[in-house]
Amino acid sequence: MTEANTIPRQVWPEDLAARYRSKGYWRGETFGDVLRARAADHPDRLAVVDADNRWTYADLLARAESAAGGYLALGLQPGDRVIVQIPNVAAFFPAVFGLFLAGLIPVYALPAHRQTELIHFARRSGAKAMVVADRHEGFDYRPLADLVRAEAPAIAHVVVIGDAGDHIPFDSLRAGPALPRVDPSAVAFLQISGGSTGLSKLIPRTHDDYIYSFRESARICGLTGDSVYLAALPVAHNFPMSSPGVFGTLHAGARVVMAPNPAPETAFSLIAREGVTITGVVPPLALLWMQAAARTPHDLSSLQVLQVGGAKFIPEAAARVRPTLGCTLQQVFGMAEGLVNYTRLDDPEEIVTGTQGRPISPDDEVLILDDNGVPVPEGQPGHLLTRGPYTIRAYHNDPGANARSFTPDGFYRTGDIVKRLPGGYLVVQGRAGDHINRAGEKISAEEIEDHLLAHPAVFDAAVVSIPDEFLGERSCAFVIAAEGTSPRASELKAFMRGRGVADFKVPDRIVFVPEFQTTAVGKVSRNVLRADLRSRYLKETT
Ligand code: OOB
Repeated sequence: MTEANTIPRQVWPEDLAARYRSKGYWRGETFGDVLRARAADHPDRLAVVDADNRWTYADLLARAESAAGGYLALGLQPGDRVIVQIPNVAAFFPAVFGLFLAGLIPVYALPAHRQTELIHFARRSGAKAMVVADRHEGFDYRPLADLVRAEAPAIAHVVVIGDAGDHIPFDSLRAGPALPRVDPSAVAFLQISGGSTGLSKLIPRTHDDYIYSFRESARICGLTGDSVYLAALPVAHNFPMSSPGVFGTLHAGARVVMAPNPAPETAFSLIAREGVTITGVVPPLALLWMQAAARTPHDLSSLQVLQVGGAKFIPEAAARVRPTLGCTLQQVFGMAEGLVNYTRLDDPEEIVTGTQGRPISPDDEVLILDDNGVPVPEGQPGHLLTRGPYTIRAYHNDPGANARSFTPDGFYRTGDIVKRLPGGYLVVQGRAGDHINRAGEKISAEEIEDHLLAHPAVFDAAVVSIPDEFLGERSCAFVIAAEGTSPRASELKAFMRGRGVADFKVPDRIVFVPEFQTTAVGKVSRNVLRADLRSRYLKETT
């Protein structure tokens, strides 16, 4: 690990960087420039709407500038990292654009993250401050911030949106002296990776690369100034953030509507009230929405595009989107590390329902390799590797993960098994790594095993994904109890919750076994063990 106080960097080889610039992908624009330009173009147009606020582009810029000045007045310096844990409320935007304008680097935590994850992000990033909501959907984020600060004392300030209690009220931040010049090739923020091994990694994205990805996404998704995007998924996720998500929407000068949760009742009433034209969901939500659409009193006719991504959407379900919701389906296969694929809005039905789309950029390089690193023939499944103008070349502060996840010539090993069809369309077949994709939330098997092993009654544990009709996959932990103990599943689940991890990581099932049979033949890799346990489980239950 490098020093935690190192400012994150992301560097492409000079020849590729020059190419990305000369092709007009990287335009030397920062997030702050984008907001200033839109506020100049359409000051009075509505930019962001939530339950309590309706802000124009001019309002948004003014609020972001106040926040930027206020952050710097606290003593934060350009390049400092700031953990942002803000649910889907309008204030997310002044909070993060304020950071961008001040040259500060948001580290995006999900609303579901708890102290174990947040402390890891704080230490790994060297964060100096946190910006959080007061409460959302029944959860109080202020005591959580206190817990994190107690364990990560470099965090000197906690700024709270809403009722700040003992902390700094976000609304008290005021513009001060001139804001710094921000380098467009610098890291703009750190995103959290779902992670296949161990703890989440931090993904450094630059202004240049990220703005390219959402500007082009907005074009591919047909956004215009009249579009209305509903942020149904938590905006800290890369998908609703930038594919084209909230930032693509603002880049297009269009309107973002923030849904406090993605339940059909909430989302449908917002679609009807605000005339939403496009939104993005994960497959289990798409299933729920399709079911609920049959009985809803709300008028969904404004909705033109439903994007589905984050996990595999099966063709049978994909084919039901238009008949039930009356809109065009767009499949989205992306990753926070970069590469995003879309089916195009005018693609034929069999492409839209049967593939996960093709890359954004003509300069997205895609390799599909067999286990020996040799390219497979078109149409055959293999490991997907990629590099390009918006795919990272390294994680922040994590040499071990970098050695595993990137080839010497800079390709990112996605861990996905895909096949490529003519035209460059990809079909996701599965995954090589050991994570569980639970309704789009990625869970590292190793991370959960480590938590379970911390319980005194657990001798060994192996966590695998098992198929689930609704969630796609869910997690199942196989546990060998320590000698002389007989823990209950509920006790282990409560133990995990007590360790302060996101609820989606608590195993859905816990199965106690006397031994792991493959271990009898000597030391086997965890991957082999997990695969073995999974196939035994599937044999026994089907
Ligand atoms: C998105 O990003 P992450 O970083 O949460 O997860 C990336 C992984 C991919 O490597 C793949 O394993 C899986 O999620 N995935 C899909 C998929 N979309 C993502 N697997 C099958 N079908 C799909 N359509 O999940 C993400 C980021 C940007 C846009 C959309 C999704």
